[in-house]
Amino acid sequence: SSEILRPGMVLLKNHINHAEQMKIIKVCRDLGLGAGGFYKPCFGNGGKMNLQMMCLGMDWDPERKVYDYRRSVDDAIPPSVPDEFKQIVKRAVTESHALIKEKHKKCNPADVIPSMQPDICIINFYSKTGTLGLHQDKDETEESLDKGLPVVSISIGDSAEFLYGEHGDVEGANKVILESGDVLIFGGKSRHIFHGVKSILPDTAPKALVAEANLRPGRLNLTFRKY
Ligand code: MD3
Ligand code: FE
Repeated sequence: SSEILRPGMVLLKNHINHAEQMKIIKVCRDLGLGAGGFYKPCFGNGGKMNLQMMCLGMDWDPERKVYDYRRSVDDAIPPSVPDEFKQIVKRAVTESHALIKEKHKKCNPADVIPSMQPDICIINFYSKTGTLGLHQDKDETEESLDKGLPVVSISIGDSAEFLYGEHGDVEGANKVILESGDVLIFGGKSRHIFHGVKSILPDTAPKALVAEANLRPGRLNLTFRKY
């Protein structure tokens, strides 16, 4: 059951059906092996552990913490964000607006979560030991951040223990399980929130998905933003 977790933060459970998850996996696979595809970001000791990353639209450099049209690891130009991905994001935000409207009948849901035309998608593939330390996303433009334009996240494959909170301490953070097909939306008053991935839960991906997609253990996460 979908829910509003805090102002501006909505979890849509099982919003992406099996067929659409299959399609997303295929697109990520195709793009991931081409120029600008998956690579393992290396850190002295960073928050990103045991995951592979690739960006669409623009590159995000985890070492310099900046966006760029060309990626600094290998000079590749990131592939553009596919139209079918943009359609899914649009549908998810519309669905979140319906939930918000249901709960707060008099409000304008676009004031809680503004609409967003994504020009960037960051794709992370976590291995079964993958983690991501608590952090804020604040490398987008001042305009994007000031307007509280949402980040829309899609989870596919194994489930994750996802942490979020007002502060950067793990002890004070809230936890929610993100399962395959879930969409998480962070906008408005939640755009600045600390968040991270505590662990990947082994063997939790839908069996049919693993079999049909020949999926290896791990979790695929796509986050859509506007630069
Ligand atoms: C809340 N990814 O790519 S998705 C990231 O599961 C990132 O791969 C995580 O954090 C992952 O930056 C979490 C949920 C998410 C993404 C971006 C956010 C939550 C957010 C930006 C602002 C606030
Ligand atoms: Fe993030």
